[in-house]
Amino acid sequence: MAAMTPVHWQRYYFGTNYAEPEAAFDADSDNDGLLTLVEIALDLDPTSADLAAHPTAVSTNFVFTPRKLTPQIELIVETSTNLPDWTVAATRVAGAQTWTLNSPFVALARNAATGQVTVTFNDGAPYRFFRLKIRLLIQQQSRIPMLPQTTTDVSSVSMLLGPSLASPP
Ligand SMILES: [Ca+2]
Repeated sequence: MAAMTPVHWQRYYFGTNYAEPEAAFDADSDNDGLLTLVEIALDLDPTSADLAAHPTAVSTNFVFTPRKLTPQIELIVETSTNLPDWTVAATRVAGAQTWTLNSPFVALARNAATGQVTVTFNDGAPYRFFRLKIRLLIQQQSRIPMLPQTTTDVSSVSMLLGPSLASPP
């Protein structure tokens, strides 16, 4: 399967309007509260509001469904017990389907059929908040002709998916 980049998805959804402001990665053309890049990362249509597919808290779990393969998009689940202070719970590097867990308290289950991810943090804290950070890594070609066409990842956009979600105590 061809791995479509965020720009490919942008053109797929917005067609000839892909370069218009409403198609920008940080725009919300369907006014559903999710930016275009977020919708691409979550396998949603950025031109059609779909509130039901937002990441959510289910019991003490954080549940969301990322697109199965997202070249150039890094996914980071962050967690907090007090909202001001956040730590990384799990990461999925760009183009990968597997997750790296950043704490022995983190459990992550992935539904192989649907791609749905369920994150749990089992440390007994009375309150637990989660958020999903979506990071776009754009590759830039070297401008020096003598150098090979290798590329360097440049973090260009970093956005948080809000609001923060609370687990019941
Ligand atoms: Ca949107």
